[in-house]
Amino acid sequence: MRRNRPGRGRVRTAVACAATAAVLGPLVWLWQDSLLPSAYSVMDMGYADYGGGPQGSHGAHAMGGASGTHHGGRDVTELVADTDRPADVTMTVVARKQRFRLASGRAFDGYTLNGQSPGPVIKAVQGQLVQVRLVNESVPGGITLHWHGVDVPNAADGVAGVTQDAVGIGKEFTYRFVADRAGTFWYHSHQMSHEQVRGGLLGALVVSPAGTAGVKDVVALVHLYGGIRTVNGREGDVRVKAAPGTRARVRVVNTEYGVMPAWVSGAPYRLVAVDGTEVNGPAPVRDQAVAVAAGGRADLEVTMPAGGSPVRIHLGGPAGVVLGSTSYDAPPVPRPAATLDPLTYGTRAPLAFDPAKPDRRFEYAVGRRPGFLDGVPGVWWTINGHLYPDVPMFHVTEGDVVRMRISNDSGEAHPMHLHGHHAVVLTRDGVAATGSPWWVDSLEVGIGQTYEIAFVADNPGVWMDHCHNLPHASEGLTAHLMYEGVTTRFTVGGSADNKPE
Ligand SMILES: [Cu+2]
Repeated sequence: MRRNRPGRGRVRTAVACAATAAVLGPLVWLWQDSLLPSAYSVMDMGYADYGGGPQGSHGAHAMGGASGTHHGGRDVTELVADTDRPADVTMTVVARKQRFRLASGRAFDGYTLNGQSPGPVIKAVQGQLVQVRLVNESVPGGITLHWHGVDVPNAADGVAGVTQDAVGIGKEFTYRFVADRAGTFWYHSHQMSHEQVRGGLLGALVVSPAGTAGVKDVVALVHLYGGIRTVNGREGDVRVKAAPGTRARVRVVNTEYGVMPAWVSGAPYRLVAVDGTEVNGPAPVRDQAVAVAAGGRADLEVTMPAGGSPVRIHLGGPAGVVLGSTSYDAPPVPRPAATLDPLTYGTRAPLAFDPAKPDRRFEYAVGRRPGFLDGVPGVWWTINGHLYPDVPMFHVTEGDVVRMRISNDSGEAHPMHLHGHHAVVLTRDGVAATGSPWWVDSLEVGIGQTYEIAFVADNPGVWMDHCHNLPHASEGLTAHLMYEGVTTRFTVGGSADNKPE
């Protein structure tokens, strides 16, 4: 009889149970801790990072903590263009979910703006006030428009849950901003963006400097519809008439989620602008491709050959732009082995600020590790070692000179996009930039690369700073930059079901 002694089997069971609990307990805690509330302010996300600068009055933030710490600031909705100034460019865009046809006749189930995708090219002259009324006729889940690369007032930034509520069916929202920088930009939804942008809720925005007569202006917006590569919505080549001797400026817009090479055959070209900023002293280029970051733009200028032969702009795939007058017979040529390096391209020019004396220094180190994202196990992106939403909130004061070091040890490339600002590249992998000031709003950070960038905090608001491989953003590669004294009344989730990524 062994009445009072537990059997060996029972001991084993008890040990196994304890071991299981020891393993599962923390996992359950991690799982539960990762669950996102049904509504939260991005201002309550993660932890404050002051970058070595003064700490403001916001104090420490904790998800689920009292959100009553944000009183007394300016709300993002107050950060608008001059309300007394009449608009110079006004238009209405109506968004629909519908089946439509590409120029080739191929049908695609997606989204249109004024019945087409890409939406209409919005054109303005530098300095004009642009006013766009967005109407959602039939897009479930709501929409917004973000003006990618335009440093708009924060209220017009179009980020659902940060600067506005998603615009539901039957509702509308009006965006107003001054197009004070000439260049190539684009617009797209920032509600469920990884799905709506893919589905075609996007278009090009071109801001011309006053007085550009004599240059042939060509938009080349590249987008994949269901895996079909298109230029301006066409599967085949876009043909543009350009007489011998004509200067043509081809505005390449990469709306895709990965970097895209662009190259030219039939004539040399110059890379005259990157991300809506002119390059200083761009030299002619032959036998080199330009790498256009996801979300980025590259303006390529060519002078048409005197003999009348055509010029082809290759855009990462079979569809391209062919410039010609009598003949458009310009067969594709393979991608050149060499890629133009913006770090050394063009000639130096002084900056209007001194990045050697920053007021704040931030790290944005992208990594990857196992964990839970909103209760879902996976190997997720990290920012400075933290999983979303426990990521840094970068705090600045208006007027600060900011340096940020972006590194990437995550095993995949990330096109990093800071809203509301342009940043200048200082170094790549420790090598200083020696060419034209290289201003970016969409910076391809390759595997293992480290960039140092700098910008002036001159546009108050709460701004996303995220990966523009939009599925990555929805997988947690999203942080924010916020200004001292600015608050947002909007929440991610909530009654408008805001889902910015
Ligand atoms: Cu990414």
